[in-house]
Amino acid sequence: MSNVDPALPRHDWMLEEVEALFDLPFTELVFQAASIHRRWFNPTEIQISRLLSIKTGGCPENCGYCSQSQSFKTGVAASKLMDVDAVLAEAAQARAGGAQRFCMGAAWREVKDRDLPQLSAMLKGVKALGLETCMTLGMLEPNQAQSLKTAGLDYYNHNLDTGPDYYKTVVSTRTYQDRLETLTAVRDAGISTCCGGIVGMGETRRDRAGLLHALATLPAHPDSLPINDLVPVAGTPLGGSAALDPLEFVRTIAVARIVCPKSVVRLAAGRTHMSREQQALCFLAGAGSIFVGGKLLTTANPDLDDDARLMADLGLRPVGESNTAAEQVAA
Ligand code: SAM
Ligand code: DTB
Ligand code: SF4
Repeated sequence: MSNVDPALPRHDWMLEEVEALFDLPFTELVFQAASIHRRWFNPTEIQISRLLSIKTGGCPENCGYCSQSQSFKTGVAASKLMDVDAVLAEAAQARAGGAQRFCMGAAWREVKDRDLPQLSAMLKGVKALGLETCMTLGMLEPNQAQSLKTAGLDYYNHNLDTGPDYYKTVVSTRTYQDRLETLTAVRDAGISTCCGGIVGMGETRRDRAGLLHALATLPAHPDSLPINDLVPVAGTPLGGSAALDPLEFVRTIAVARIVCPKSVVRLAAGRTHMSREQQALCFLAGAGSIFVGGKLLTTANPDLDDDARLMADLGLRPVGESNTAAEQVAA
């Protein structure tokens, strides 16, 4: 039995250790995760992000889960990159709705240099509204990462999506290594990383452990770690996937919390098909962030009102807002 503090970040996780966490009795796993969570975070606080698709559809990649790939007939129409003013109007609305971070997504394989001035103007404007900025635009070269950083980019989202063995089953137009290289460019530019994946794509528990193992053995753990439950989209290869057992989803959150103890784990896509009780278990197991607003990129997300009620019923507050319960925990 090791006497190393289990709440300290490690980068030498073995896949078998991660699998062993998944195999723990549920109550023991959630207890361990919750214990680690409160060592680094106030368990009554939730970070709030809002998504906007700034360039929708027509993507040349073939990610089997995605509504926006031009390879599948999903009914999502392709559109051009949005005007800066239209993006800023959405950002202002997001802020009024309680968002702390504004995440702009584009259905691109990679960023083109010609779009950098427009992206930079969006970043400057969103920052001026007092929001944190996040973008997810596909692959990024080191010089492009630098210029987005200079324009005010706080976070870049680029997911590993699943375990390395299952990856080829889900997407064939790029490799795991491509994803890792963009993450290196992001880190080297001094941008915070947002990197996680999707479960419920027909993968095995070993694949889920493989994803979390890959994240936990990155040179730096992600600052933000989104766990998405597949939103099945008709017309995509994964549109008919069987739903993942809700308790297995909670286990995935708990293991993510344990192997990357200082990352902010986000309960990301899929909340519209989760019960309030499942979401509460996710918060107990260490999720400390959600997307709010009725829409993700192209699919539905719970309404602001429903989320406000859930947060109130659970006694959760946005990060940074004073809160008697939070002060008691911190004391
Ligand atoms: N094109 C960029 C890329 O792939 O990196 C950015 C946008 S992409 C939509 C961002 C992430 O959303 C994906 O990596 C995936 O993890 C998640 N995602 C996409 N479609 C999803 C779905 N139907 N259900 C759950 N998560 C999904
Ligand atoms: C992430 O991990 N999940 C978000 C964000 N990063 C970009 C995207 C979820 C997309 C869900 C499907 C859709 O709305 O198109
Ligand atoms: Fe394109 Fe991103 Fe969708 Fe893949 S997940 S098809 S890269 S928009």
